[in-house]
Amino acid sequence: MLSTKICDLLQIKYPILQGGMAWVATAELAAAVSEAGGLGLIGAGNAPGEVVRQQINQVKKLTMKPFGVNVYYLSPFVEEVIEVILEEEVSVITTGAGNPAKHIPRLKERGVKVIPVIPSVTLAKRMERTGVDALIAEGMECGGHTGDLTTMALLPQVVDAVEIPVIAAGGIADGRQLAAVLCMGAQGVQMGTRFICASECIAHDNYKQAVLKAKDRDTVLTGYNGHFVRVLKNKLTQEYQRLIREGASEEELEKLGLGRLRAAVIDGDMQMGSLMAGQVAAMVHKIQPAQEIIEEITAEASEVLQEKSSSLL
Ligand code: TUI
Repeated sequence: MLSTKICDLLQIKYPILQGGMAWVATAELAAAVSEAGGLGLIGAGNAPGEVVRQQINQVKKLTMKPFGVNVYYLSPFVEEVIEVILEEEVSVITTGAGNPAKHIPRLKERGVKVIPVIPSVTLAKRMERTGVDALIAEGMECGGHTGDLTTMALLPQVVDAVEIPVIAAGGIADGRQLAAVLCMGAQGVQMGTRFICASECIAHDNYKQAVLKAKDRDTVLTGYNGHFVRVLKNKLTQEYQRLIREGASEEELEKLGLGRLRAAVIDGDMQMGSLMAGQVAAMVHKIQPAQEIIEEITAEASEVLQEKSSSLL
C-alpha cells in the first residue's frame, strides 16, 4: 500500500521522510520514524562532525532500519560532517541551504544516496545534472528557511522538469495532503512540523505546546535579502519586524537571530526563541508516537485515494 519509487530507492515501507530539523531531529526521533517504516533523519544543523557521529551511533543502537542525515550547507562543519557520513556508512543524506555538487562523486562512489532540498525549478535541473538520486521540492508553506513558491505551484513544475523522483515538502501534515501530492506526481513526502509533536521528539514541551496551540495564521515569514524563515509569531518576530522597519543593518538582524533556535527547542523560550514551524502547525492536534503519525497518515491517504477514484470515476 502506497509503495512508490522512493520506497524502492530507500528500502523503506512508506514514502514518508522526516524533515532534517536542526536541534529537533535527533537520534531519538530519527530512529522512531525509521522504525515505523518511514525515513528518519538526524538534522546535523551546525553541529561538529563528532556530535553527528555520536547521533549516528545512537540511531544504529535503536534501529536496524535505514536512516539518513540532513546536511545543512551553511554549517561551518560541512566538510567534517561529510567525512563522518562516509566513515559511518550512512545510506542516504538530504541537503539544505546549498549545493552538494562538490561532494557528489565521493558520496556516489561509496553508495550514499543524495537527495537535495530545492525551492525552484532552476535549482532542481542544476541538481539533477550533478547526479543526485531524487529531489525534495519544498514549498514556502514549510517551517524554517524557505523559498517563495508554494508547494501547489512548485511541485508539478519540478516533476515536469526532471526525470528523477520528486518528494514534496511544505504544507503536508495529513493523509489528504499526502494523497494530493501523490496525485501531482510526487513519489513521497517530507514532513517536519507534524514530527515536532512526535512523543519521541526531544524538543521542549513548551515548543510542542506552541505548535499544538497554533492557528491557521500564526506563522510569519521573517527575513531579508531574499532569505526568509517561517516561524510562529512571538516577541522575537515583533522585535525583528521593528528592526526591519527601522532599517537595521544585516549585522544587527543577524545578531538578534543568534542562538534563537536552540533557545526555543532546548530551553523552551517561547518569547525570544525561534519557533520554526510550517503553516500546517494548526493541523497538528496531539502528541503521539511517530508510528501512530505514520500509520494515521498512510491509512488516510489510501482511503482518500480509493474513495475518490470510486466516487469520481
Ligand atoms: O534548509 C532548509 N531549512 C532550514 S535551515 C534552518 S536554520 C538552521 N539553523 C541553525 C542550524 C541549522 C539550520 C531552518 N530551516 N530547507 C532546505 C532548503 N534549501 N530550502 C531552500 C534551500 C536551498 C537554497 C539554496 C537549497 C539550495 C540552494 O542552492 C543555492 C546554491 O548554492 O546553488
